[in-house]
Amino acid sequence: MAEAIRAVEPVCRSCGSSELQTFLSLGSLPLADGLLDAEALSRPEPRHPLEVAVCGDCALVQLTTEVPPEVLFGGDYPYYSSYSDALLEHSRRNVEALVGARGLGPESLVVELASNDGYLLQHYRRQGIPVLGIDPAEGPAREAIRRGIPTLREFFGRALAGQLAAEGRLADVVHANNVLAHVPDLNGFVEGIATLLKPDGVAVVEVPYVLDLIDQVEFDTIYHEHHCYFSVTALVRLLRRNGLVLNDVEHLAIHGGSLRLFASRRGELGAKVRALLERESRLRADRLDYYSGFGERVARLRDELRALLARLRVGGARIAAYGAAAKGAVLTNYVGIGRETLEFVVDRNDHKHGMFMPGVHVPILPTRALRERRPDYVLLLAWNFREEILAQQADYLRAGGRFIVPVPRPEIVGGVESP
Ligand code: DWN
Repeated sequence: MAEAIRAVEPVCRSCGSSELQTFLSLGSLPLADGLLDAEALSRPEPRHPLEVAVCGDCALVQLTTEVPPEVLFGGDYPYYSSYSDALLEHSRRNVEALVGARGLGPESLVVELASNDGYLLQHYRRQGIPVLGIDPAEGPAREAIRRGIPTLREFFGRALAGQLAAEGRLADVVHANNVLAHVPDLNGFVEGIATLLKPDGVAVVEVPYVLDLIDQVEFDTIYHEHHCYFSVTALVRLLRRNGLVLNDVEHLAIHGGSLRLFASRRGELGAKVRALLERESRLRADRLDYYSGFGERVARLRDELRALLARLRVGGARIAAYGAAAKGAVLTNYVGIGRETLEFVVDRNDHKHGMFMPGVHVPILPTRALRERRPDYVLLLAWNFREEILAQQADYLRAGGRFIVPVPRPEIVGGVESP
């Protein structure tokens, strides 16, 4: 896999400008979703540089190198959306609101790009609304089909959109949640959405919000799968270039702070969009100086977490982690937290059990290991689901267990007193 990395042209992947200004390097890290089986542990593991830049012209924050999508989202992609009850509920509420507001029914078509295991489309299907999922990842797509969601196992872009449009399969609603960042050809993808929509159709797109990433020091959401990190400023320009207008936007708490975009081929920039554009302009989020202190804040978090874990180890504490998340791989590798510190990581996703975290090789076990092995502390790698996971682990906490929440700064939750 050593040939997997591709040096990208030093131009912006949205507007093509050569004004890319680098503001962060996380060093060379393994692929965040590249979980290892026992056999792979003895083989050399490829690492790829992770450097982030902002475009001085269109404000898009982006990586400066690229791992091809076939490597990132191939047969063994381990991310399944349905393991979070909070995410399922978030999706169900979104579907309810859209069905009501747009009067969707048996004559409608809803398409989801990166439909994963059918976590969202299942809610339309239950109401008899025709759906089509599109996702290149074999395991999740197979699971969606098992649930009765028609799914094309393909990468979406200009070509596939043209093909669907030629077959008359135009959509009333196109969902694209947490996928825009994963797409190397951004313009082709967004143009494809415009092609796929009926004239009065709407695209509902969720992306992590780069201002929250910076504000809350969510550096561990930066990894090779995520080519871009979006502000409203960059999004408005990207959409407009490809024939879409950002009619409305919601700022949501999910995944550490996300934007839900409502875009169509009609209308104008909504009032909430204009308010966020003004805020970003006031904060100068389209300029390098907004991002330039971020690296120091990330290094400070790393040093504080290292010091905390070292102190706990010296005191004889037993430590495990929760969430074999992609962001967990970034955090453990960047901070340097391996088997000397973590006994194991637990995760609800049984596709990950028996595997090992990339780079640091910590074994992944079912969540019952927390009950059975009773570590003193659990490092919460899936901090974006903090409320959900702490509620699930109420027994562990009641029995004296403690969580270490690493982001936005290391914090101990639970227990009678802090060390
Ligand atoms: O963009 C992406 C996002 C949205 O999801 C990806 N490229 C991949 C993935 O990133 P991640 O792996 O960092 O995502 P999560 O959703 O933060 O991962 C959470 C992990 O924790 C999953 O493996 C599931 C697990 N989990 C659990 O074991 N018990 C999650 C919850 C809520 C739980 O209760």
